[in-house]
Amino acid sequence: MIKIYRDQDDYVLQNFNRIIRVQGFSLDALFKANNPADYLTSFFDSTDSEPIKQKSVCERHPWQAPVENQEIWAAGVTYMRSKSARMEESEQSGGDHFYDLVYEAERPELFFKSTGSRARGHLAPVCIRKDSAWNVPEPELTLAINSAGQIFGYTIGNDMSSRSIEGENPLYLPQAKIYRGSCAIGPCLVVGNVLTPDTKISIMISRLANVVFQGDTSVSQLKRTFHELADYLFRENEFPCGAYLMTGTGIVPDSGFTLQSGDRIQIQIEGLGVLENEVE
Ligand code: DO4
Ligand code: MG
Repeated sequence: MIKIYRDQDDYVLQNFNRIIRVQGFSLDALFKANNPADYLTSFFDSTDSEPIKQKSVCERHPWQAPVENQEIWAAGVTYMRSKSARMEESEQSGGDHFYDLVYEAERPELFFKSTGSRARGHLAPVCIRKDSAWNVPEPELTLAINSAGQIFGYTIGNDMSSRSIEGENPLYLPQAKIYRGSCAIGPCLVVGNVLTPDTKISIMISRLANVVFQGDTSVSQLKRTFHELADYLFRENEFPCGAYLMTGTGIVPDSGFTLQSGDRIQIQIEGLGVLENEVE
């Protein structure tokens, strides 16, 4: 299992206790490689890499999102909790039935979320829209898929969402989902098999010194398989530099909760670390 952290001008790779800063590494090359693990190993074999001694360096560093030219997509209504929360928020507008239908349908809901240059990394601010009164983070296990459509790694995603805009009309989804600071990815990309059905996904939101929301779920609650989601994404589409695919949220706070400026969002997925962002 190798973790890839993106810094301002270069990358840091971690293979358990071995941490190296490398030059000449590129995520585009990794996502295009036939064997991403071989591409990574070559950097550990190189004499040009600079060893880093303190392991803690990886935890509190403001890493960039581990994205170059990968598009970031997202799946929706893949957990029962997402379906029920969305049906509740769109009941008045009459849009609730569509969430019921898509949860059961063979074709999943997939939508474009962000380009790499817009995605925020670990410890960077995320945003809520000024024209939205009801806002939540969505903690999502995120797949790294190479240009051949193979899933080879995982990271943590935050699919920041406006519930008031989506609830008003499901056709407003792009405005509820795609805006400045609406997507965070990180802290690193993990290459290798680190997940099991029991893998826990959890979120904690703090306001000043208080925890104002906490929740968790597990990968086993995802209704669809990773391969099914990746297959649909690559159906009749091409991703020359690969793609990230957020797999949907299984945690939605109760309807009385909305994010505020200054809130600290920490999303943890076992084996992948903690992605932390403050609301601007
Ligand atoms: O249907 C709208 C979006 C759903 C979503 O983002 C999710 O379930 O995570
Ligand atoms: Mg989502």
